[in-house]
Parts: sequence; structure tokens; C-alpha cells
Amino acid sequence: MSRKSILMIRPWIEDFSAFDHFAQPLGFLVIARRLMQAGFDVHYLDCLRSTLPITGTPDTDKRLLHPFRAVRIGKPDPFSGIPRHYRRFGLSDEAIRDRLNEMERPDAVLVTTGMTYWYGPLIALMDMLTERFGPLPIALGGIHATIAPDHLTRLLPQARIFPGEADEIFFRWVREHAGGEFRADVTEITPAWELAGPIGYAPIMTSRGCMHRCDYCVASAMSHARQVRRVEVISREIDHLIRVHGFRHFALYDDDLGCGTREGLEHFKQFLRMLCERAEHMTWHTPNALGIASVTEEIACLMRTAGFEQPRLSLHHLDRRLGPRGLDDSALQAYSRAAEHLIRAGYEAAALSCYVIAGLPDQRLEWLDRACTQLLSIGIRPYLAQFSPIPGTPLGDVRLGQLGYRSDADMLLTNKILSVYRHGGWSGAEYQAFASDLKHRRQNPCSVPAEFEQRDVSDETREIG
Ligand code: B12
Ligand code: SF4
Repeated sequence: MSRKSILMIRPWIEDFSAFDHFAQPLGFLVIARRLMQAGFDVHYLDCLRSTLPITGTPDTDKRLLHPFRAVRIGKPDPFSGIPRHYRRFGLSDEAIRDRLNEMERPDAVLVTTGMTYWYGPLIALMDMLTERFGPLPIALGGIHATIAPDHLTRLLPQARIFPGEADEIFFRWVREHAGGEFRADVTEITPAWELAGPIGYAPIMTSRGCMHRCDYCVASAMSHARQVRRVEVISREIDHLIRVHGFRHFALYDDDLGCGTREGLEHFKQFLRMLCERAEHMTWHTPNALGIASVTEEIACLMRTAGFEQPRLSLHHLDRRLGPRGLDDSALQAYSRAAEHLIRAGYEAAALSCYVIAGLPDQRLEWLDRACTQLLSIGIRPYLAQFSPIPGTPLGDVRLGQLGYRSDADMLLTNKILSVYRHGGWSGAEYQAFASDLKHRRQNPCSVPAEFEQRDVSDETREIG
């Protein structure tokens, strides 16, 4: 009897901008591995996979920026008047159809979802699948499916929506439609990176979930209590990633790395010590940002020795302090302390950057400006992270109310572009001018305060490790 097969799809994206800056569907590839272990033939169709040349190398400033193929498309109504091009990123319809035509009919199809405002292509994808294979069991999961499952259920009645982590209910669905025997005792699985093609880095998580409840973030609602992975288990995963796949660059996907609590910091230190003890050269990236509450003096030294490159910082749960006067004194001091620890540990000031959220309801441009100026004055380069309002979060609901969101009928309003181009407190042109001025100021930041001078940490970290 021939083996059962499952087709797994990462859809293309329609948005104003998108690139592979450490963006891989980590959890989806964990599911792929479980299906392989259960005896399925797994076919992966990554509609974003680029065949274009890579523009940056892991070691340059624009590291690992793989451009997605992009074509301009018409703007959906909620975006009319936004002076930016709307694009489709990823393979063309013809390329996707060709791939589907090369395949035998699978026993089931799984689709992962990303941002809540990327659902447009899902409808076209369903049509292509039906056109090629006729009716099929199709399941959707992932970020959108977790944040707004009812929206997807209404949008795609032919598919089954699974919010949250792929759990027993989902694997039962697979068994019912395609068979397979799943071991119940599996807790730690290495993602099937071999399906992702040539990528220069591997995402990895040391913890999942978050115990804080910031007013603009949905992370705590997306998973149960914060869970940390055992350091020995992470170490085994790294062994596998290096030995089998040859990865040297790693991107941490934790919701709130280190978490800022005593237990969280202890776990983060154990993880860093394990990295310091390993013989291989590795480079670690923090695209989801590292909360400054996690950057103690000891952690900064360990990070440096472990190979953390250009650490990107953020306030995380301290973000409420981004108030009327810019950053309040305690937040600025916390940033200043984190920068001081990192510079003393041997980082160049130019390597330090942080996220500042732009587009929060009732925010004023002069507050944003003041916060960025304050950060530049202590040697940290601020980058704007546009706010994506998520229904059910306190600030998301306020913002969506301002945008006229009535029901989940139009999740396009959760696109971060509207938070800055339809803000109310400033015009799109003012925001653009501010953002481009900030770009200039980042290139010429103030000099580093003399008291943050570097010191040689090699002996010190040997002691700690
Ligand atoms: C890591 C991360 C990133 C990474 C990239 C992640 C990626 N996959 O591409 C980086 C740092 C690049 C990133 C960037 C951004 N992110 Co982000 N990110 C996250 C974070 C912290 C974790 C996501 C993750 O990988 N989880 C770990 C893996 C193991 O889980 P998973 O992949 O989701 O898979 C599991 C389940 O979802 C499920 N599953 C997945 N697929 C499928 C399929 C089926 C069929 C089934 C059954 C189950 C299933 O099972 C898996 C295993 O259990 C989430 C918060 C969160 N807790 O989800 C925010 C989050 C997704 N990000 C968010 C935002 C806002 C952004 C940005 C827009 C920030 C900004 N302003 O620039 C950018 C946009 C990125 C882009 N490409 O344009 C928001 C989502 C907003 C929205 N409206 O949808 C979140 C929820 C954070 C928040 N603010 O609350 N992000
Ligand atoms: S912003 Fe960071 S600290 Fe706050 S809830 Fe989200 S993940 Fe947690």
C-alpha cells in the first residue's frame, strides 16, 4: 500500500512590504516533522520561497534579507489613499499551479497562516487547490487562525480551522482523514528544516508564551502559561541543527526572552552558559527583540561570549512608560543601564538598536520624537515598529474603534500601515518625514557617553561560564 501524503503550504503575502528578515514558519515545520515520524510523505509548498539572489550575507548590516519576488497589485478599499504600493510577495499563480500540477492528489492539505491582515491570498489558494484536486480535507492553523479563528471559519467554510498549538484534536483530525500513527509521548521535536530549502539561519525558541500582559500585545493570550525548555534539550537541538543542517546563524523567537523575572533570567543565563561552553562558532540574532529588563551585567558578558550579534532591544513590558514626555526617567535609565552593560561587555555602540512602537492610539509625534532623541543621546539606534492593532487587546480595540472596525469582517484594518498613515494625531506625510529624518539621525547618532567605555570580558566570562 502506498504511503499517505500530506501537502503543507505557506501562502504568499499581500501587503505594502515584506521580506525574509528571520521569518520562517517554525511551528509549521515542527508539525511537518511529526507527520514524517508518523509515516507520511510530506510535500512542502512555500509560496514565498525566493529564487532571487540573496542581497546580504549573514555578516553584513542587511544580513539575511532575502527579497521575496514582488509584483504590484491593486489596493483593497481600506487602503485607498495610502501613498505606498501594495504588492503581492511570493510565487506567481502560474508557478504555484505548476507545482500543484506536478503533485499527486494528497490525502490532506495543511495551511499555515501569518499576520491577521494577510488572509487575502487564502481565498485564491483554496480555489487553486479545488481546481486541481477537487474537494479535499484542508486544515488551517497558525497566527491568524489563533488570533481570529471565527473570521477564518466564516471566510473559508470548506476548511477546518485549528487555533493554538497543534494538539491532540488536530492530530485526531489528521488520523480521521489520512491515517497515521502519532506517538503521544513526544514533547520535543526538531523542525523539518530540510523542507525549507537553503536558508542561512535557523529560528529557535528557549521559552514560549509570556506572563506579562502589555496592552498592545496578544502573546500572553496565544499560549498557556510561559513555558521554558530544558537547556539540555535546546543543546541537543543545536547539535542537530549544526551537524545535520550546517546552520551557524540562529534567530531567537521567544515572546519575551529572559522575561525580566528572577526565574526567567536564571533560565536565560543557563542557556547562555551552555552556548559559551560549546566549541562551535555560532552567531545569535534577536529579531523579536530582547527586553532591557533581561540585560544585566552578567547576561551582557555571556551574550557577547556566546556570539549574540547586534542585539536588538525593546522595552517589552516596560512599554507603557513611552508616555507624553517621551520615555519616563526610569525607562530611560533602564535603557541606559542595558546599553552600558553591553558596551562594557565589548559591543560597539553602533551595534545597539531598539524598537519603538509607532501608531499607538492617542500617541503624538512629538512624544515619539522625544523618545527617539533620548535613545540616540545614550547611543542606541531607534527603529520604528508600526503598531498592528489586534482585536481583544485593550489598545488594539481602541485603535480599531478609531478606524471604524465593527466586527471581524475586515481584518485588513489590523494592518500596521493604518496605525501610522491614518493616525489622527499626525498625517501620513508628517509620519513619512519623521521616519526619514530618523533614518538620517540613526546614521549620525550622538557619541557614546564616555563612562560606557569597553572592557575586556574574556577573563570575566570564563569565570562566569
Ligand atoms: C517570532 C515572531 C516574529 C518573527 C518572525 C516569525 C515568523 N514566523 O515569521 C519576527 C521577529 C521577524 C516577527 C516580525 C513581526 N511580527 Co511577530 N511574532 C513572533 C512571535 C513572538 C512568535 C511566532 C512564532 O514563531 N511562534 C513559535 C512557533 C513555534 O509557533 P507557530 O509558528 O505559531 O506555530 C504553532 C501554532 O501556530 C500552530 N500552527 C502553525 N501553523 C499551523 C498550521 C496548522 C494546519 C495547524 C493545525 C497548526 C499550526 O502549531 C505550531 C506549533 O504548535 C509572535 C507571538 C506569538 N506568540 O505567536 C509575534 C506576532 C506573530 N508578531 C506580530 C507582529 C505585529 C509582527 C510585526 C508586524 C511587527 C512589526 N510591527 O514590524 C512583524 C511582521 C513580520 C513580517 N514578516 O512582516 C503579532 C501578530 C500581529 C497580527 N496582526 O497578526 C504577534 C502575535 C505579536 C503581538 N504583537 O502580539 N515576528
Ligand atoms: S510585549 Fe513582550 S512582555 Fe509584553 S506581553 Fe508581549 S511578549 Fe510579553
